[in-house]
Amino acid sequence: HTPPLQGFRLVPGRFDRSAQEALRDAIRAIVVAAPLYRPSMPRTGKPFSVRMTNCGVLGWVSDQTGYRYQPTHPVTGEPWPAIPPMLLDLWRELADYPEPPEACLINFYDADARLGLHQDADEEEFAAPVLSVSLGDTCLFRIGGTRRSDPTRSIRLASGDVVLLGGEARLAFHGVDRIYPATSTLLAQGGRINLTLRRITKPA
Ligand code: MD3
Ligand code: FE
Repeated sequence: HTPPLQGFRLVPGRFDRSAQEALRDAIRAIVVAAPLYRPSMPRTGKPFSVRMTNCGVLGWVSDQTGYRYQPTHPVTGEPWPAIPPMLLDLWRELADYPEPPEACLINFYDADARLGLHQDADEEEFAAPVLSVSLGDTCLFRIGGTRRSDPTRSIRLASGDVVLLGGEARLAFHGVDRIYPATSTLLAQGGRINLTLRRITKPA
């Protein structure tokens, strides 16, 4: 038995199939302008199994020198594309935060990709929630408490599900343990896309 985590909210099936298709197509256009790339871990340079890109005025990147948010794509040097209006609408509906998100990290998982247990702490503004949208194949998501040693629980996230991480949950350790192949037909080549909307800076 694991205690409930304050500030964690799952909205299952928030996007229906036609909205998922619209989001998928918007992400496809973003990926044409800002290609998925494989980040590497600070210090070790070990490649992530997840491929990433971003939209928004800032994007999260990782390389051998560290993690950071920056205004341009690390490979093309171009500014990140704009966040699609559907996602800005979702943030206004659920985030309970007065300013728009600055970053939308786009993670792409093939059947073998994983994301180890970590905390999201590269932002300045922890008063804003993180808002996540899952598309494509179902994953097994794991979330614990604010200490790495805290007990964790696992939930499946399916295409169209939205998760809001605010309050205490904003600093919870979390990760993606596995992808369940061929559990969705949204992406012709299979795999899973996760979008995370974030506020990075404190409003002026
Ligand atoms: C809990 N992404 O991009 S989304 C990440 O499915 C990340 O791609 C995972 O962890 C994914 O950093 C999980 C759900 C999520 C996102 C941010 C969180 C859970 C979170 C921030 C704090 C606590
Ligand atoms: Fe995270």
